[in-house]
Amino acid sequence: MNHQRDLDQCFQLFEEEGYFILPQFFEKDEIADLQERINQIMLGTADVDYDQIWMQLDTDSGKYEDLRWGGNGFQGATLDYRKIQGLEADQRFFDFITSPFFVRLCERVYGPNLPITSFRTMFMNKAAGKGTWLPWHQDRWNFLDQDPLLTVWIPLDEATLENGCVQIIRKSHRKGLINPEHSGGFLTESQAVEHAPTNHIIPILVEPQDLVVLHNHLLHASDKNRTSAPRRALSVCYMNGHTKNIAEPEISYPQLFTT
Ligand SMILES: O=C(O)CCC(=O)C(=O)O
Repeated sequence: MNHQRDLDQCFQLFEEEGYFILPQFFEKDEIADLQERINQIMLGTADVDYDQIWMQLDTDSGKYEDLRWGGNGFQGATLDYRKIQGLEADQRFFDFITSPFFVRLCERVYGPNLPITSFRTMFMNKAAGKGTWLPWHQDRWNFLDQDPLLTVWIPLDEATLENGCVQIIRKSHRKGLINPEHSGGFLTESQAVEHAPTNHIIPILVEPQDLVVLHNHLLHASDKNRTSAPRRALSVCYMNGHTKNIAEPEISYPQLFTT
């Protein structure tokens, strides 16, 4: 990846629009390595401590309410996992997400000399011909004492309308919290109609090697995959390391680096 890139214009977009995209930012090999590694993790052949990672299988129905949230770790060799969290526990993912460019991004957002943790280092998959509609939400969690502000979303496959790309509402990060009562920032159905009208939806159509940087309050959603190939992505939420979980104070978040 190009660590030296000038970030002024990018962060002007981040403030105004709530996101920016750096096309063809990563080297082919870097993304091939993540693609290979995540498939090894799903197939149970990776030398990683599976007790440290959380793996969720997809639904058969495609309905969000049918997802199962219990359990942990490996649940069988399949490429049909929907979500895998805790990927900092894997050295290859850890090395990738702690590279100098991400340190610079965090310094821009959170300031210098600050410890940075990961709220989540997450694989999001719309398995071939499967996937679950992910309703409109802002990436905030009401059990944290301050909101994280920076998420990077890295496509591991081309993302299209047909395979369930992320969709956003530009400038929506400026609205503040739309449903502060919801623990994970999800909108009610009527709020979604009001704040994410069809004619304002922008699909994030990207390719492997592109980088998408999102303000955590930007409204986003994603659809099912109607194609015969997977739509995989890595999503990392970088957080001010002083952030505390006020509901469960014993929980700590993995330290990544200091800006
Ligand atoms: O990858 C997706 O479909 C959505 C991911 C998402 O909501 C996130 O990264 O915050």
